[in-house]
Amino acid sequence: MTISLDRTTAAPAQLTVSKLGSRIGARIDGVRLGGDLAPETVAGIRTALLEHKVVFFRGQDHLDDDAQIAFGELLGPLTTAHPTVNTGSARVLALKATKGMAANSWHTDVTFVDRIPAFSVLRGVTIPEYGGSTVWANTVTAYETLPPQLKALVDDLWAIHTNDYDYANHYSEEGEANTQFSRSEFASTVYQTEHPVVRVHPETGERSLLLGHFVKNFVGFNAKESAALYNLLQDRVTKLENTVRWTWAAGDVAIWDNRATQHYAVADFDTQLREVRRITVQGPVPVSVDGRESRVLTGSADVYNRLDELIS
Ligand SMILES: O=C(O)CCC(=O)C(=O)O
Ligand SMILES: [Fe+2]
Repeated sequence: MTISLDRTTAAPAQLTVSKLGSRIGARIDGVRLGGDLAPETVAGIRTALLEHKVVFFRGQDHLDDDAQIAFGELLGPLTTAHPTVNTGSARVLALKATKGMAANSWHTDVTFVDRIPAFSVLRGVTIPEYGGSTVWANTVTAYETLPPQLKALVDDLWAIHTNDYDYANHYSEEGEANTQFSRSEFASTVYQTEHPVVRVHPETGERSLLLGHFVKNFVGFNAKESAALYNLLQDRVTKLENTVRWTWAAGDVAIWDNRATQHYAVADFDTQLREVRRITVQGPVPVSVDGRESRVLTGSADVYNRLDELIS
């Protein structure tokens, strides 16, 4: 019997995984990313990603948007580019800095919807001569190292996440919003979702802190109390020992487990051009320690997750 394949599959790659810090981050060498990877190679990358939370690849200059998409789809079905922002592609979100702007605020991607992306795959396209690194933090170890009394508090705590968050908190000292997208576009549809502060990872079973800059308040706490509690927890997430920092070169690819990390793009490259391009892999609705699912309060993100395609 002859089996005809409509595309060729590369031979399994000999991956080398080098740890970058005790809590988070690894570099993977020995693979040319693309849509033709052998299942064993994809499995190896996924295992490293789940263990180290963010993995980095150098020298992937051959990738264009289509090849980045084809590779991303090996990790799972992709979301659309973004629930509200359109940068000219159905699947790819272009983050192009013109005036030194960057996502320089700690966040997990797109937590204002119910189905938070599982993975983000970011490709360095134009990288400044200095500055513009990105930092990731491990939200699993942040949870695991909490004192038991704080664990007891957060295990049963819920937070409301929204894309219509307080932009005033994200203004630079010069008074200019340090964001690449206008508020009118970013919050053109307002989403609000109630998520558990501690989610159980659907693949590893690990508990992680689900926070980041889309958090508006904790359920049952007023704004002042929420801010105090948020800072207490967030300081644990962003402790330097809990992070890894990557200095980009063009052709680098970073993949992070968006269910186990936060990240921060450092806006220290002045007015140099910086362009990175992101795709996101669909993820499930988070589940709390006691088995309850996140709840949508405002806005349907079915189109973002292409659930409409499944229904129709
Ligand atoms: O610009 C970066 O390095 C990261 C931007 C970001 O937050 C993202 O791609 O999700
Ligand atoms: Fe991000």
